[in-house]
Amino acid sequence: MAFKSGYVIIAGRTNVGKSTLFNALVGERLSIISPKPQTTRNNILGIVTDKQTQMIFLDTPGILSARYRLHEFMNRQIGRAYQNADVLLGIVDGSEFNASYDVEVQQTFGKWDIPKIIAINKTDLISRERAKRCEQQIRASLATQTVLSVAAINGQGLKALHTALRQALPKGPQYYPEDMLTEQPERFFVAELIREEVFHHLRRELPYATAIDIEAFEENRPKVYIQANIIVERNSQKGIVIGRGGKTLKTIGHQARKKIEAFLERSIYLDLHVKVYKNWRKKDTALRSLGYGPS
Ligand SMILES: Nc1nc2c(ncn2[C@@H]2O[C@H](COP(=O)(O)OP(=O)(O)OP(=O)(O)O)[C@@H](O)[C@H]2O)c(=O)[nH]1
Ligand SMILES: [Mg+2]
Repeated sequence: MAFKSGYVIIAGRTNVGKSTLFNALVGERLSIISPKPQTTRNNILGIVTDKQTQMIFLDTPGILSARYRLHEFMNRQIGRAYQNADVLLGIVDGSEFNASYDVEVQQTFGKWDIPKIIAINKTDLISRERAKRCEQQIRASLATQTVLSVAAINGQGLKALHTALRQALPKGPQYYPEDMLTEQPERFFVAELIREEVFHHLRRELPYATAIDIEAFEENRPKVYIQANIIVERNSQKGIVIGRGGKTLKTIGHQARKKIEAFLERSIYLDLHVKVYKNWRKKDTALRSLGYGPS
């Protein structure tokens, strides 16, 4: 069998389960997940290599209309991923399926000029009939036959999806070493794991006003020493993140430490603070220093 390889871009509206599916396909928790929309901000690379195939998955931020400079960066990430993509893996949320769904799907994926596979996700929440109707409607509107039902949360349908992906990929070389999993450095994932806890413990708009800045990452100690700041936009937000008697910050730090230790497979010391960087979401210099372009 000829070796096949290429970039599979995972795209779709926000909160449809792109990152959950990406992690399931890659077999590692590389992307952070939350019930809130707009969780993912950067493209995340995940490489899966076997004897016959190398699939290079790219998880992307959800497609959204830009309100902040940060959103412009997120939308540019999708554009950049598209430039190298060999296959589009478009995700839709089956539990939100309704009569006008095909119009939305057409608008979201119709313009992509590469082989398309559409995965209807969250089908654990809907009936088989409803999933089938959704499949048919999308097949008709996109003129693509490869429409599958999956549930990223429990792995349902992933085998069939893997087969479809292999079929769609072009013949090609192994681009990355076979044991390589991703490209981003460890400190990027450490920051993301802290951000995931911020998304879980803070409510409403506050998570969106935060970013994580890793100030120190020292590995040559018995415990990896990590100094990190949760950046907020205003003084009033700082108090909320810290919480009464420091309780909220303590909980975020405690949970993040456990996740980082599991990820690094080492003990860590996490020194976590909150800092104000006024209106960072609107400032190019702030965005750049926090890892959000502009590129
Ligand atoms: N029931 C169910 N929930 C799912 C499934 N896949 C994802 N979810 C949930 O949907 C929510 C959003 O998941 P994410 O993977 O963060 O979605 P995303 O598309 O990456 O979202 P953004 O990065 O914010 O655009 C989370 O609460 C997930 O647990 C699924 O197959 N079934
Ligand atoms: Mg995501």
